[in-house]
Amino acid sequence: MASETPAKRQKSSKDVPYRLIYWPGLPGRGEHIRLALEEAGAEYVDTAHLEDGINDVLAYNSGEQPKDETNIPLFAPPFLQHGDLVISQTPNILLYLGPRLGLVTDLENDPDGLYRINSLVLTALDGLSNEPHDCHHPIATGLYYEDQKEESKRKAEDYVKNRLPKFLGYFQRVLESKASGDGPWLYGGKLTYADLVLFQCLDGLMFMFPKATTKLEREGKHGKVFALHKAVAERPRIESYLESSRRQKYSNGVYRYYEELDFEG
Ligand SMILES: N[C@@H](CCC(=O)N[C@@H](CS)C(=O)NCC(=O)O)C(=O)O
Repeated sequence: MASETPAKRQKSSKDVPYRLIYWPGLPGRGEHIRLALEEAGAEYVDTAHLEDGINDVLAYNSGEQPKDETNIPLFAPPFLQHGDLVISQTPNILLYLGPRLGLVTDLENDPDGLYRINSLVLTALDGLSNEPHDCHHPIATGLYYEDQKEESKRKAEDYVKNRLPKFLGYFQRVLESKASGDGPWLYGGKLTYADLVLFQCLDGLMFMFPKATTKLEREGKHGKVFALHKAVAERPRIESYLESSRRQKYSNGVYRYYEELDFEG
């Protein structure tokens, strides 16, 4: 409904399940959304598990959806549909979901907290998701990996040697800061969706670069980052999700395993 205000929409769509629209067959960027929904125990439909789920993605990608006059055309999944709202961009979707799912700090007492959490998320996605993606697609997203193998080797070698320790070092600093508060979490002494994002990024990197991540863990300089990964994996809802068939295996997504890119750093 074009004339409905956001406040009204939230109210009217409060009980509507969320719908995650994402490619089937791989965790990909959609996984950040799934983890938030799973941790919160939210009711949601994941089109990756529907028989014709891929058609939902294709309909948005082609511009066939959304059909209404309020929502903007969307570029690439993940997409989140909630009531009559459809949005894209992983951190934007998380910004929408975080407060609704209770995955932020107490915003009444800490109204700036959301922007701190968002800053952590954007940094994690820059350095621990987008840059790893560029390790297997350094020249062009539209070319096959096989057509950019030599450049991929240069990129991946530099990534594990310089960029990965730099980003893990940053998150270690955050976890050592006063703002992190008590416990294993990044901000405010409470689990937020930023912790779930960092978990998923590190999890993917452990799959993609087992030699480098094992070495970094053994060196002990980023102990708090690895401890956060463990703490998230042990959350009861996350643990049962990770063991379920809803958790898809890594394949040809952001995090891929190529033996020739598995540098130790
Ligand atoms: N910055 C966007 C990136 C979205 C994106 O690249 N989606 C991928 C799947 S994970 C895709 O299908 N991209 C198609 C394209 O870039 O042409 C986000 O974080 O959601």
